[in-house]
Amino acid sequence: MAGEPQDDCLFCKIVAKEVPATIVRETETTLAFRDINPQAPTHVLVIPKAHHENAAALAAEAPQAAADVLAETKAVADEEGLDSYRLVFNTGSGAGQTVWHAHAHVLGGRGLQWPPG
Ligand code: IU
Repeated sequence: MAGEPQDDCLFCKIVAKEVPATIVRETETTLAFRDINPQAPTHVLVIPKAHHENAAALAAEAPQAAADVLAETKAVADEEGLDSYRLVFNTGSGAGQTVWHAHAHVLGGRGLQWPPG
């Protein structure tokens, strides 16, 4: 059911502190931790604690949690001292989504090209 922890979800396990992660921020509804395979000097993932498959599902099923995630991306950027940064929500396998728990990538600390690959 939407929002419920999933046994086979890595990010649900990180939320439950069953799998370690370098956590940079935590709120009642969100968690922010460093990506294990960083693509920029700052690469932090911001996730809702509740399980939603991706950004589209999060927006439809839990709009307040989606707003909380977005607010936390700014808090992360501020803490990391980023003036410019990129937010990425890979949504669907064709866009590169590999973990099926909604997450925002906060990328910064270097120049970023456009368009992305
Ligand atoms: P994607 O948008 O679903 O492709 O992003 C998943 C991210 O999760 C990706 O950048 C991975 O490096 C990251 N990640 C992680 O931080 N820790 C893990 O144990 C695993 C993936 I598996």
